[in-house]
Amino acid sequence: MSQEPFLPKDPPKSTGKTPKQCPGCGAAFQHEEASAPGYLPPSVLATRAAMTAEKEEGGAESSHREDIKRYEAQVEQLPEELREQFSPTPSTPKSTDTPTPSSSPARLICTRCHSLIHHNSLPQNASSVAPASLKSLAILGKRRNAVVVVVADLPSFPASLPENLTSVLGSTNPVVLVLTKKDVLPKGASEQRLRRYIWEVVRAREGAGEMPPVASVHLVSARKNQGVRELAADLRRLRGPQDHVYLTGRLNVGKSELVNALLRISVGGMAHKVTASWIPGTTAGHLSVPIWRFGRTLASPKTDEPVNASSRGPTNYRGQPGLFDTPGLANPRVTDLLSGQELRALTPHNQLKPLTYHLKPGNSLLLGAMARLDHVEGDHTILVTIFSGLLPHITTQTKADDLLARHAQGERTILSLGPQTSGSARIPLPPLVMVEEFEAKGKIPKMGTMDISWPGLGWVMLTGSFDPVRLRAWAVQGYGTGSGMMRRSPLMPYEYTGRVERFVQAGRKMRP
Ligand SMILES: Nc1nc2c(ncn2[C@@H]2O[C@H](COP(=O)(O)OP(=O)(O)OP(=O)(O)O)[C@@H](O)[C@H]2O)c(=O)[nH]1
Ligand SMILES: [Mg+2]
Repeated sequence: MSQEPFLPKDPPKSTGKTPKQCPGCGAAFQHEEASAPGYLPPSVLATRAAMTAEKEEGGAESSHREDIKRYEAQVEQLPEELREQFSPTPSTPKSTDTPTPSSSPARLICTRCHSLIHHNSLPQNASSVAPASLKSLAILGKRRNAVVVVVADLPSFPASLPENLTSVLGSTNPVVLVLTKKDVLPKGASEQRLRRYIWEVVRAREGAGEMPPVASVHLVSARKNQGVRELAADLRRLRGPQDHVYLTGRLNVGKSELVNALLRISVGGMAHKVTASWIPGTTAGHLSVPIWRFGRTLASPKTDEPVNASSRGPTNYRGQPGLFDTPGLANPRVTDLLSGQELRALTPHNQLKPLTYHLKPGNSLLLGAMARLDHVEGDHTILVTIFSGLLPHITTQTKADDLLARHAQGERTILSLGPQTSGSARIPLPPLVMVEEFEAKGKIPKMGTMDISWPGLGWVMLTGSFDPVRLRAWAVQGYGTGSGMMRRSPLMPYEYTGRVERFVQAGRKMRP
């Protein structure tokens, strides 16, 4: 690595100013292991120290304009790959005597967060972050001053709900359940019906002692800011004096994006923005954003002290109530095998547009090379409504076997992970294996009977009325029943509009 002429060779021992923790992912800053979270190249720490020292020496006399010039000159001399770490240029402070985060040198984040934010991928050779265990929540069982927000994603519900929460959370603190990614559900999704569906599952789990009593359920889209204000109002209501708010949930369900959505609607702005990304395991440590940063958004009207950010200084958060973003709980999904770009390609960015096809006896429906449903036995063609970002392919079971075998050998086939990775060669995924054979019967015309869900990939709804048939569901080896594939009652039973698509060559022509 090139050495910057104006920087000391060795990193500073301790500046007292550089935060100990990456504010993006919560990992402790370190400069020993480049592949681990929290890594900062020594030169970045040194630059930061130099900038901080200069700032202190100059004190109030140096003008902000000069600060910016000096800042830009220093950043210019850094190697190209590090330069972005120092943007944006610090903005004008609101008042000269109150230091705010924005008047200090730009906020430092670790190289992993930087790469996730700017390149949508992990740095080369990055080690993956082990999911948190339930034990890491034990502190919440002992605390009496917290509101616990359990986050799960709506499309994969209920597989996205963590299990055995009662054992660690106890029943002391109020629990709020937040279902995220509402924006990807099709237009017709009725919130009322979804709520009923969710409450049924929650009540069943509460009854079985698997879930502590849930105070309220919220359906939100952090991306589109839907339902976030209502959630904030509920948290205000439930918070007692000096209470913390803890977000917990499985990997990649949208906890960090939710923190950012709450910040976005708050007056405090995005100075505490945390890192959210497609890659499971983005948040590496417990990260606290002080409650006062959210202003009146989270401050309980009767209990919290006045919202006055300037009286506190920018970094002294100890002992203050905070909103905690936490590392995700284990959530083994087949999508763990995909790269950030592949994940991005197959994750729906906009509302899912379900399409309904015929599935004849003896035929198979393939979703990429990652999910498969066979119509094994029964006289009737059935209707299948597909809710997935993966391209469907319908063919005979013999041809499906052949296609998958060729795909497994690395051959380019029509099976692709998503529109943007169409036909691209990649290291083959583990083969598909049969997970379950079951019987189904469609009871009501135009209505869904059952969802076969592959959490993370989407789901297929058996639609309309039909006599009993036997079906076989397949999933990628190692990702079987539960986390890899599950049957559930239909999440959106009325999404079939009566229109059946004619399947043409891998379905590509049929997708709007
Ligand atoms: N469409 C949509 N995507 C979302 C929403 N919330 C989160 N996401 C996406 O889901 C992915 C995971 O979000 P994160 O906030 O990083 O998830 P997390 O639960 O913090 O993940 P870990 O830190 O890995 O446990 C990111 O690509 C987000 O942009 C939402 O409301 N709508
Ligand atoms: Mg996170």
